[in-house]
Amino acid sequence: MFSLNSKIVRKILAIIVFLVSLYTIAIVFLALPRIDTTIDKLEEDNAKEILQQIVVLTDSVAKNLEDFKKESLSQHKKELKDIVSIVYSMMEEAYIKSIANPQDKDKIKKDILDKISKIRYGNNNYLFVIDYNCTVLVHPFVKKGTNMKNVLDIKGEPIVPRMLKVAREFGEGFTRYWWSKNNGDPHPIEKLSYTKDFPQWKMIIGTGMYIDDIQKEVQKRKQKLLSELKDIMKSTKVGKTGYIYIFDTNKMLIHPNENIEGKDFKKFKNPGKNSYIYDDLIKAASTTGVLRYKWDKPSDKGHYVYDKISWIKYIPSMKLYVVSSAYVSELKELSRCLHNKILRIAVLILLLSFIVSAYYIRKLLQPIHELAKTAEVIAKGNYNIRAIAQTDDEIGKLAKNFNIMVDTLQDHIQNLDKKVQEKTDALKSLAVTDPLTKLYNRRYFAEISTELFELAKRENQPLSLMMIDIDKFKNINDTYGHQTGDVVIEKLASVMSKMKRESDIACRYGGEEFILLLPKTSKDGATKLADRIRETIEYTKVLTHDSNKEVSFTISVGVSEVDFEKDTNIEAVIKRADDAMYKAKKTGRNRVCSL
Ligand code: GH3
Ligand code: MG
Ligand code: MG
Repeated sequence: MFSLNSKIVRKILAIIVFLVSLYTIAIVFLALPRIDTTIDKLEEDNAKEILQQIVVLTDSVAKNLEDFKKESLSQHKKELKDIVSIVYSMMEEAYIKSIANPQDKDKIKKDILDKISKIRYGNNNYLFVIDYNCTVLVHPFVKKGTNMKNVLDIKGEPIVPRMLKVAREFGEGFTRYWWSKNNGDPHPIEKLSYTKDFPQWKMIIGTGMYIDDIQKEVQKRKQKLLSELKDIMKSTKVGKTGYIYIFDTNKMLIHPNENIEGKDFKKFKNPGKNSYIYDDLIKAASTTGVLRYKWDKPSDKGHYVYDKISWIKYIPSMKLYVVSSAYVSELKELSRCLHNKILRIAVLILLLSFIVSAYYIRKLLQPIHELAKTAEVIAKGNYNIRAIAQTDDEIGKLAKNFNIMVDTLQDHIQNLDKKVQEKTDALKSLAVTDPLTKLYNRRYFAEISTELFELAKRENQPLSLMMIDIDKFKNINDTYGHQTGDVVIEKLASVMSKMKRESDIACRYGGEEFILLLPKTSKDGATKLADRIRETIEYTKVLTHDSNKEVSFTISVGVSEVDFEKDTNIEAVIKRADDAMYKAKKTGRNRVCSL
């Protein structure tokens, strides 16, 4: 889809990846821990909330039981009262009867007491009658006539005197005492009696019941309620596998582990701490309400390595401890889940941003890429291609301006080429020719004359040379000025050029000294040409530079020819021509001499 060959694409991508990574890191290191703590707290709150609900539930169970107990007790009390009041009216009736028949008084009394002794109600409950001296008149288990004044209950309190006191002082009343239900029963139980005064015969009648009966009912009900609570608790999970349990000071009441349930777990060691877990829990209940410890898992029993946290509460109404315990790792599971999700999303965003930005950067930079390629071609010297400027953004502008720049460059280069050519040409001619006369200069002459010397030698052809010098040239300069001197020099050069053959080499050898090299020409031929030139010059007139006067001048010429047997180079030939020219000067000037 896109290539990463472009350096700029790679750089921009790197920046984007860096920024997105930075953003991701910020999320991971700043936001995630906050999310974690919030979620962990939520989970903790949830566990605590569950505990609270169980506490409320248990509390309501306790209240329910308490209500039941009260209700049940008052029900029983009412029953006791009702029975006694019925018997009481029976006794009143008997008493009235005895008043009316004083002769039968004892019999009537005996009859009614017999009757009373036979009354049974409820769970084999009975009535008793005791006179003001604490002597038993009616009692199913105590012999008639037994004095009960000194019979104490297991707490050392007198029983019958208390009943008498309540009945005589308030007319009627309840008394509680501890009694063995059956003789020799090692577990005495609390008993509740109701006694009513019957002053007419100086006696009290009463009945009683074992509070234990109510207790038993309460216990039954408690068990039922607890088992209901158990069902609720067992279907409640704290975290994934955390649970709730209830224990009292005797045993574990409700626990998902049936091996522990019903057991006295006071001696369960807290494996991590070398203390008793029961003690730790009780202590936590009265302080922070939280306990952290290592414990095993239902799925990994006996392996006490898992961090657990327990929230514990004491319910005074039930004398129960409720514990909500969870595995720390599970409480953190939700946050870990979210954590992973966020990380996955971050990685996805990173990847997506990489792909999308790579695609768009590439698209965006395509014109620049093209431009770079175009520039590369232009850099290699091809000024005829241009960038394609399609976009109307800065890159488009850049491309347009680039093209304008290349146009200008091409223009400049073409101009420069032309100028360089001109300059090169000029330099070239300057290198070989003399600017005033346009004849070859001395340096070039040395080159070409040597070559021609070698050529003539190879081909065994004659080669002649004439040295020309203007006579009394200083005078011309002194008389007409240097500029006129130049005109004279130019004139001689032009005459030489016109009169020489094409193959002859004319050279300005010095200030007003010239050489004409004549390939394939003997000394005679050269002397003849030299004389013709001399003659032509003699009759040539030049105008002074201000065109005021006509000037004529003469030349002296020395001619020499190569002698291949003697001359090893052209310099020797030049020297001879120079010598010949010197001779011409010496012998009167305006003449040709040869050597
Ligand atoms: P001779 O007959 O003995 O040659 O006498 P002459 O005066 O010509 O003596 P010579 O050849 O020694 O003098 C050359 C003079 O030419 C000296 C110099 O001032 C002059 N000269 C050399 N080059 C140029 C030039 O390019 N232009 C002008 N106007 N004068 C030049
Ligand atoms: Mg000279
Ligand atoms: Mg001269």
